[in-house]
Amino acid sequence: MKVGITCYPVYGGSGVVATELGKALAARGHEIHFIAYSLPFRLSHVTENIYFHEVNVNTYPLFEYPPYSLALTSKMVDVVRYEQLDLLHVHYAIPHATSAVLARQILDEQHLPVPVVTTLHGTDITIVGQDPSFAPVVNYSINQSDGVTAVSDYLRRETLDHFDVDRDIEVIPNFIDTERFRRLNKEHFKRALCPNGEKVLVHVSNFRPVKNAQDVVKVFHRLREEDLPVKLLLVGDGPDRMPTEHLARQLGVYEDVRFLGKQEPIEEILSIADVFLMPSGSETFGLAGLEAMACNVPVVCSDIGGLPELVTEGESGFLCPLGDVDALTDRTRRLLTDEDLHARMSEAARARAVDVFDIKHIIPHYESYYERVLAQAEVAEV
Ligand code: GMT
Repeated sequence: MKVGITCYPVYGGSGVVATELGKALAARGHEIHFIAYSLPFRLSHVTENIYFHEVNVNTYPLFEYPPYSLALTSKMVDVVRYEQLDLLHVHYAIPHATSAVLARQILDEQHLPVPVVTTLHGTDITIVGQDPSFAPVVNYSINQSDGVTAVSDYLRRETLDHFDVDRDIEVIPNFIDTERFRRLNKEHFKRALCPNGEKVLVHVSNFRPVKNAQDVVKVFHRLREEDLPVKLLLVGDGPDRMPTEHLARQLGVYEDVRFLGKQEPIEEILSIADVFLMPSGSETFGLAGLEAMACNVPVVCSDIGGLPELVTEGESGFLCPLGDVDALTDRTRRLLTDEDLHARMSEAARARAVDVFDIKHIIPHYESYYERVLAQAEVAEV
């Protein structure tokens, strides 16, 4: 199959999923064309059957807001026509689904039918997509897509509850390459960071307010007040990084907190982690948590959104009421102080990642979904 994939190429879960999907499909012999405004960050190099088409947005004196969505549509039309793509698969509805639907309409006029699959990821439905400035367009683009997938059952339900959707939504969960993401021997790194054998807490996010990164520092502060030997690694960058740094200074724990910024490869950092903290206020799936689980790190997170589909309470991690710093601290303390519990849960976390979310199980699901969408589109054409 020849598939065009569009995503946000910057740091973020939907871009990671789209890129890893494209790479895995290419490894299975499909021809993959990424169409985005820059090279997706997980696509370090293109291979024989992976192509990258950059969307250029020209400025013009009249354009206070250069119309990226239209430039993307034109690029999609161009790539489908000249590369003879079978299907367009877009990740994150705004504006990618809308651009793809418009591209398909233009191509239909030229007798070049190309079905559109839209994967809903998160705030495109739960937050920004519901804003009146976008909602009607998101609704239309979902209904006009030839196939729609959601990364969790929670997201599927949210979409049906908040939009007037007249079609099926296929749940295809996010996935992980458990051969790349596994616990590596990083003892030298651990010793350098924790010379006295301290335990390590890790949080990875894009530091948007929805991630509640400051709660991570609050949990850490409480554990340090109890004299637990522990260090905190904060990975990623974003608008809440500064306030989080301020809080760490204010609470007097800054010395034991390391802000590492955006990092790849993340599995090396996760390999020295004892607990992964994810106190998010909204999370449709929680890919960062899955990456931790694959590296044998139990996850302590909020009991919201799609997180209960990822983390099994008391087995691969703990689910805590939203914003309950006491509960987050308590569950983290239990994991740090009870070695048997920690060993059991870190094994269970890895097992869940391998058994349920391994890339090998999920890629065939996407392939068969593409085939179904293509078959339906052919029937509709006749
Ligand atoms: O929707 C977003 O806020 C952005 C998106 C992203 O690109 O990082 O995150 C969402 O998609 C990820 C990949 O499917 C999920 O793992 C995240 O849980 C989800 N984020 C939210 O729901 C806040």
